[in-house]
Amino acid sequence: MRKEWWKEAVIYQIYPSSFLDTTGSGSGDIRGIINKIDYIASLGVDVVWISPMYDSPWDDNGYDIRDYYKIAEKFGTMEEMKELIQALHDRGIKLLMDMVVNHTSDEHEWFVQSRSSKQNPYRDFYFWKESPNNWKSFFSGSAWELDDQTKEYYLHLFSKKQIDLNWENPRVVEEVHKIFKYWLELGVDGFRLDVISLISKRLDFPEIKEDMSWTDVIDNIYANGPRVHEYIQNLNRQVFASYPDLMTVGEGAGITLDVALDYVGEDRDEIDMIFQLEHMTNNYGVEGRFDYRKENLVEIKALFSKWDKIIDQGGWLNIFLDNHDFIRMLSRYGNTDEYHAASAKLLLTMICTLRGTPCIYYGSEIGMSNIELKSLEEVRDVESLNYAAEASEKGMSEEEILKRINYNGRDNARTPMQWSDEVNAGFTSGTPWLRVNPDYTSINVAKQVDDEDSILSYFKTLLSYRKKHDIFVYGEYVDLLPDHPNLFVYERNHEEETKLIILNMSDEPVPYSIDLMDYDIECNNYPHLEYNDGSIRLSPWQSIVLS
Ligand code: ISL
Repeated sequence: MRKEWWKEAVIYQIYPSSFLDTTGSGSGDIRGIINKIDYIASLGVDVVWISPMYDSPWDDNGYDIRDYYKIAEKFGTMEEMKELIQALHDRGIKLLMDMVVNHTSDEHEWFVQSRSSKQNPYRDFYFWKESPNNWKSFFSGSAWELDDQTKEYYLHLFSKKQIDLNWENPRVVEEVHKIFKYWLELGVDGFRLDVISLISKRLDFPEIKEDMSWTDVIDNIYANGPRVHEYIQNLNRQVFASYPDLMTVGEGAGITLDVALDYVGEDRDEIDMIFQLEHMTNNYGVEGRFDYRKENLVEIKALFSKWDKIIDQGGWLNIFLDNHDFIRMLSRYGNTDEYHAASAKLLLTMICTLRGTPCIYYGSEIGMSNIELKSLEEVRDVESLNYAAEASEKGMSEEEILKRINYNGRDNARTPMQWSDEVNAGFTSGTPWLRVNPDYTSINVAKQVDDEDSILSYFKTLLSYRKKHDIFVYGEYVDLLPDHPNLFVYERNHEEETKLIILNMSDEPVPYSIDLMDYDIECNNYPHLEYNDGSIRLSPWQSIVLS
């Protein structure tokens, strides 16, 4: 297996609106990230991925870009952006920019021109049809919107203000390449490519069939289009190849296992790794994110083992359990009550010992969890707001709608970083754009930073431990107990070395037969490990690494 720095790195994702506000606006800013650069460096991470901070009307929290060459005023200035890049580099930390080139904002100059007339030179920067087909948006409703000016419909797989770019048009490709080059010249170290799997459209716009689940639609109609690999290989050869040592990460909506290596195979000349989403959407019901589905550990373990196989075949993956599009991992997989700290430490151990590049979402290092929104007025995410409107029209009660948004809505994982027990968790002196989780009085950086038993201290120790052992990067991964309902037990094997990771992902103590005399305990989220004659007894949410 080829050794690469981006396989060995650990990524920390920052949602810039929610990290630190230094102006009292209620929204985070670049100055805030700069002010916390030593905190970020203290974690021991190698790369910071920041969600979009480009000029945007903020319909989808910045994933609707109006000007790729401008920093949104709410975040600060281009000068401050350059200062942030330098501050990260001064500490040996790389910057992974989030780049959204499947679509632009409807307020982008290209679309303003395109919609103005059918003859406008920018008309075919986007997709226009005289009549819509039955494609649905990720964010409820039709994926086609009638535009009054020219009485034609335009395609938007996401919100009505996020208009899909027509990559068939060589001028679009040329302009997109220019954008990447601009940011690379500014010194960014790589890109997280938003929904890169969707950029090639099937030009016959096949109808969605009655029997197709939402996942089928994404996997087989929206994603992995006929020219997607040509576009990405072109981008790689004409742009990325001129900048050695980049990290390129594809966000993999719709990338299924059978096509994954086409994106990340060693000799594909495309992208380094993907965020595959199958374990993330595993709690979606048939109708999608706001439809309930009870998941279990056996399913989750099977998904990790299933996807790990592409690494055996030369591909690469990110390992993550949450981000800005999904609910907090502690609420989803852990126990936020009696075993809050133990389960937070266990989940961090899981991310840092499975095979792939770990990605830690801001706040996971201190055990942040979902917020319970009290009313629809508190909802900010366009995906949830559109869902609420559609569900209400279909007669669903406000109470049930709110329950479903609290079940799996994206605002859950976008609440302000909890720095201290001061007002608004020290995040802002103004009114936070999204309510701070009320548990900030007990869950915050200030309370944990000097506590050697805290989640934060555990995470820093875990990361420095991981860095001392290449086996966690290059070692083979084997699930030893795939069918156990509560234990996740896997080995990492590399040359003559073996690490054994045992995670008790339940509220009950669980025995495990092992002759502990043959092992050293290298990581333990409890101060002890019960052992007697050939068997250990793992406490609830106990995680250990043996060697
Ligand atoms: O929320 C989802 C739909 O159920 C996710 O599947 C998500 O929309 C999808 O993975 C694409 O996400 C990316 O593109 C979106 C943006 O809203 C997300 O924040 C971004 O991560 C459109 O740009």
